[in-house]
Amino acid sequence: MNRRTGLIHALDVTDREKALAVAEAVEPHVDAVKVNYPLVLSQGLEFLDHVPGTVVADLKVADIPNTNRLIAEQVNRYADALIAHAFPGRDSLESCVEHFDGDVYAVVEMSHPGAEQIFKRERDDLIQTALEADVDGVIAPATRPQSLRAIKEKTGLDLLSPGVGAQGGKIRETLEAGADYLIVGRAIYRADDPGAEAARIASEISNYL
Ligand code: BMP
Repeated sequence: MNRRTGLIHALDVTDREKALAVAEAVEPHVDAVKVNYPLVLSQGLEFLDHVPGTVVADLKVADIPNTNRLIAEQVNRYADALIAHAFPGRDSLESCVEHFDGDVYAVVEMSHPGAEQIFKRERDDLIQTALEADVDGVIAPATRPQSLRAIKEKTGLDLLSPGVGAQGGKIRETLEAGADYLIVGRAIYRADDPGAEAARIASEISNYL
């Protein structure tokens, strides 16, 4: 992905008109729009043809290699990047890398409190799996800057970091800990003026990149 603003909008909106309006409004201020199950399940994969700019399909692909291949082949036509889980193992993740035409990003630690239970403990193995599968970057938590720092050090890869805003992560702290892109959802699509809020966040990011 080409970094221009360092901001990725998580368009977790299920209403078609609202999703279209927000996607259009944020487009000048973001490097990509990340779509997840709420949007894809409510509007269908075909909807992604209406999202301007770079589209990251956050399907957190997490299956056996053959099923991962089938999923990657379906998404190829609609998205520029794909997010997969590292925990199913190297062969599963490699299948995404092999069969998806764009960038593949692996989740190595999640941002919510429950990630303390398993992700934090298993993080080093997940990082190793991501490196062996030769992914293009990793998903790491803005809610835990210390983890971010460790993940950046161990991978040297692009860090895409969710958790700023609604989950409590801070822009400056997250960037100083090593994030290359901030993934921001609710703070933007719930704002009165999503375009203006995306512009404001992008401008703040530009102070620290
Ligand atoms: P929000 O800024 O509204 O919290 O949205 C964050 C987005 O990033 C959501 O789409 C969520 O599914 C995703 N995400 C996350 O919050 N934490 C992770 O560890 C991985 C994610 O993909």
